[in-house]
Amino acid sequence: MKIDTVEAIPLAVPYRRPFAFASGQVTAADHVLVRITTDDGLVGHGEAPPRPYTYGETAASIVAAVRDLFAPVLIGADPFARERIRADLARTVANNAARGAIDVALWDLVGQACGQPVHVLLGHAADDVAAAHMIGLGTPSEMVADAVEMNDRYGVEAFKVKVGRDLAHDLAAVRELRRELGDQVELYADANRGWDADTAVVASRRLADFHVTMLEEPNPADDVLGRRRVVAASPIPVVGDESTITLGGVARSLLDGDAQAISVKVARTGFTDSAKIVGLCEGLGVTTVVGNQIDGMLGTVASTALACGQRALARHPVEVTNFLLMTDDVLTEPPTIVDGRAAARQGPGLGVTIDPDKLAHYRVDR
Ligand code: MUC
Ligand code: MG
Repeated sequence: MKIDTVEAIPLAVPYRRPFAFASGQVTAADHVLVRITTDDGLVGHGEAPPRPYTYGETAASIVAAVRDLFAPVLIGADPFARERIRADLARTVANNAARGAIDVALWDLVGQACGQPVHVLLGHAADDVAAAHMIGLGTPSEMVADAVEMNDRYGVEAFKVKVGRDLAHDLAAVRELRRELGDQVELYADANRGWDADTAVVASRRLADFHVTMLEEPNPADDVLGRRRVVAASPIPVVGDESTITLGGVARSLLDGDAQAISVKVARTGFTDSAKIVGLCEGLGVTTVVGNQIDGMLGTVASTALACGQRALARHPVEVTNFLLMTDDVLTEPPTIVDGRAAARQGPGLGVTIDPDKLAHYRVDR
């Protein structure tokens, strides 16, 4: 089996409402669909969400990187040779989301060729996982309304709360969430580097009072000594996300004492490097959680497959609900959240079908 064509198709799907966090906001799913076809007629897909505040990528840069840098390396390669392809693609630095989507599309092809779903190829740790919902910044009452709806309607019992603005406002939101949702739900927090080190130290202690279980990216990790001070003072584990975006970066961050747990995202490390990161962390006794890059429906299917494939990831609620912000997408069958759980697709590869009419409607390149 050899790769014949590699396409990067920019899409624009409206959101029901914007989603805000300390480092930016999204108002539409302006994702890039990566489509790889083989000489025997298989078609694999991956989704790249542009996140300039995290990786410096835009939809246009992802399209250009896939088309001009990565496609020439991929064409003619055997999708099963993922380690060789990984090494060849690594000659280009950065472009994390573009690279992640390519890796997802390759696993989709391999799964189809083997007649097996990706989560089975990855290790088949579970058939479904508990879902966690990421609550965007808003007024405390807006944040509570979002969480209560997810709890009532979808049975979700784990919430990542966006914080990192004004600490008084952040604590008011967390206090309200704890009061409305009760003690049985898990709350963890993500500041997206919004605080300075001193504020983050105070925040970690106050959040622990509300039984918040983890604190993601409290302050910039590049504030090297400041971050170490936060890690040393925080009563709850500090999670690396945008400061730990590569395998080597995760190792460095853990060894330097910048993070104590790691958010793993298919959108930036695909399946191949995500699994390597999980293995590294497992060996070190470091918790890994599947994060959400504000994924669309395809990215959500991929994140669920990763979590169901790896035992260390299937243990913690997985961030797979933010696709519900989208008004639509290009899949024939959207993901579902039932009784607070997300199930792996059972079809070969990612088990998804792209709706050609929706693709024609939402693509913005013609
Ligand atoms: C997260 O966990 O930080 C927000 C921005 C981004 O790049 O990812 C999201 C979620
Ligand atoms: Mg984060």
